[in-house]
Amino acid sequence: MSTTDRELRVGMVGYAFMGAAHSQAWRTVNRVYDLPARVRMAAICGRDAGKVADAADRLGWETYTTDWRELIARDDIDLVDVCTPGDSHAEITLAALAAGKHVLCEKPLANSVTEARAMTAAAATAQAAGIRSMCGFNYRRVPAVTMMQQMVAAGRLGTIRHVRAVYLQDWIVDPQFPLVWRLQKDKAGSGALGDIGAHIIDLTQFVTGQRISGVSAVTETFVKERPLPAGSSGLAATVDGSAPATGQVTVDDAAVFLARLDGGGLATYEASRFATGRKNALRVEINGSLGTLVFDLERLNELEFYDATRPAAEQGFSRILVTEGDHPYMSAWWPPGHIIGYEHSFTHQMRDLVEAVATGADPAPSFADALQVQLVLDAVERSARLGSAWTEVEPALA
Ligand code: SOE
Repeated sequence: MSTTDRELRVGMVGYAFMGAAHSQAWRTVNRVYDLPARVRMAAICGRDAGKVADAADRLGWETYTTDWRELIARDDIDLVDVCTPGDSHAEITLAALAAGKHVLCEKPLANSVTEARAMTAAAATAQAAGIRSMCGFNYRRVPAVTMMQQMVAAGRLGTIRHVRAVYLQDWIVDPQFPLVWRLQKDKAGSGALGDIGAHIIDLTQFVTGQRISGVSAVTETFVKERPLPAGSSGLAATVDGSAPATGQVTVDDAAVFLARLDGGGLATYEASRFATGRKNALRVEINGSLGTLVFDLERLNELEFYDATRPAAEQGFSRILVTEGDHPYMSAWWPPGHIIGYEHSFTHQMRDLVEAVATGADPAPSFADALQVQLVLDAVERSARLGSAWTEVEPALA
């Protein structure tokens, strides 16, 4: 670290949903975990002076600026946290790495494979100079997901045969929901695919330790034109009734694909914002030769486990409550049996990042891991364009 007193001085760009989630985690991490460095929430950056001033005050940042270049140029910032829409991830990240800052970049890493490759190459160069980078796939750090990965790595499922992953939301089912940035390709890169599909791609590659090696996909945009938003372009945006202008939706509303894993398994993935009634439903089931594990985000303190090695008469799905001190991340929280929630995954993410930066280790998911996800997103889009043609996914690190 370039600081004295083992401080890690963070500058964050963006202050909407992810900015708020990250702020909460930065604020909390040293209160919960005993870490080799203390986080200082040095500066927050956003384009709107009034809103970013308010965000600094509300979210607990010492200073604010409307110019991310100025934030990166400050010599009292060690790490830049990129929480902006995807169209600025590459530019901000590349500038931050070039300035010798550690980087945490939200998912998906970029809006294209070309950008993701440039970011991965820059991260590798920076790494040689002791600069660390990480992509924010927070669901890896839900304790039950981390535990799932550990159980698979320990061979508890045997050979992986199937992965069944869905991530379902319904916040744009209403055709009158406005054309927010997440529905514009130039800003978001893709739709449900990159926003929520990226999570289940990363999660399943992480848990199985296997790479998606090829896909066959369909995507659909059910509502092709929407009213323009009144002001805010976030998830809670509203329509300006006095200005009935509309615009084209340029991303997918849903993406469904089947895949092969490089370890020999078959997988299916579904990412949709049109699953009426499903608010934020992420579910992953993995079937192996020795058992099955199931994770459901709506019951994130639990894992379902079927252990086929038990005596036949005792077999059946059991529920593991992942709330005990010997479960991943849990010993620092509450007494046994006390559950945690969505926001804790971000605190765990910051915990691992602070520890890695302070000890000179490489945090995960790396930009190369995130490039691997980007390559899958790209293959899905190409396959869908070609009428579900089988499309190979190359390894990020050949
Ligand atoms: C919106 O679809 C969203 O907030 C995603 O952008 C997040 O990555 C996901 O965690 C929840 O849904």
